[in-house]
Amino acid sequence: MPSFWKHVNYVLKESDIIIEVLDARMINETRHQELEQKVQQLGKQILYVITKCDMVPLEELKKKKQMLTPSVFISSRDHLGTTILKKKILELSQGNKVTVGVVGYPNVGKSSLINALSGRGAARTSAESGYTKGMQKIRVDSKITLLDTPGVFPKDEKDIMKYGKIGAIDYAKIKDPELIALQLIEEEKDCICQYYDLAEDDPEIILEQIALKFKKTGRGGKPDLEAAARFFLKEWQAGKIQKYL
Ligand SMILES: Nc1nc2c(ncn2[C@@H]2O[C@H](COP(=O)(O)OP(=O)(O)OP(=O)(O)O)[C@@H](O)[C@H]2O)c(=O)[nH]1
Ligand SMILES: [Mg+2]
Repeated sequence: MPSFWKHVNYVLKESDIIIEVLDARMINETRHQELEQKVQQLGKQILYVITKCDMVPLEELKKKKQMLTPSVFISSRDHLGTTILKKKILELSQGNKVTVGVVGYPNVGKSSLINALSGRGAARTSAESGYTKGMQKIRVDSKITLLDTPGVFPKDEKDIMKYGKIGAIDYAKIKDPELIALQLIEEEKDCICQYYDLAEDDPEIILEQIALKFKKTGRGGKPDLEAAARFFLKEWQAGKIQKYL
């Protein structure tokens, strides 16, 4: 991870504008304090790009519009908002040639954003976090050059619960999936129960029900809570369990 920060620090220095990529479903959780502080210290212009908007209803997005400035909403999956984003970048650069660094937590959608903007699969993407390992330069047009970076964790933060929730640590790599799953179930009970068609209140019982429903069982048909937790986290991180449906 330290070498990842080396790439990010280089990109922060070399860029004129820094795009901080945020997940529309979890805007607050994906705001990266350390990156934002560094951008401020360097006196660079920040641009918040809220991505994965295809997963959030329009009314929810409108409510958040005033929260961050300057900000642009996009969906890399559906190629929505990319023209507005290019316009915004050029507005900030006053029409000049500009280098734009793209930073954020692991797996927020940085490389996908770059591909959507450049209109080709120049930056490699994956559902697995920690996929981009180095810096990559991608020319969008004669004026805009983007720099992709690996996702980084703040040095003073170790919020494993949050990392599981936002997908910054892959479901397969989470050390204590049961604990994270139970906390997440407690926090997002309504949408989880709705998704799995359950009418329970206790997170442990909900996890047990998920285990039984999806045959995550051990000897004698007993629920295997660890297997159920990993299964649930996989679905959560894949964006199947949607908060706003
Ligand atoms: N639904 C939806 N999924 C998206 C969108 N953008 C990215 N994703 C998904 O989010 C996951 C991570 O995307 P990446 O672009 O690889 O994320 P990254 O920030 O570059 O990740 P690292 O390089 O690992 O830090 C992939 O499974 C993408 O398909 C989007 O606009 N909508
Ligand atoms: Mg990437």
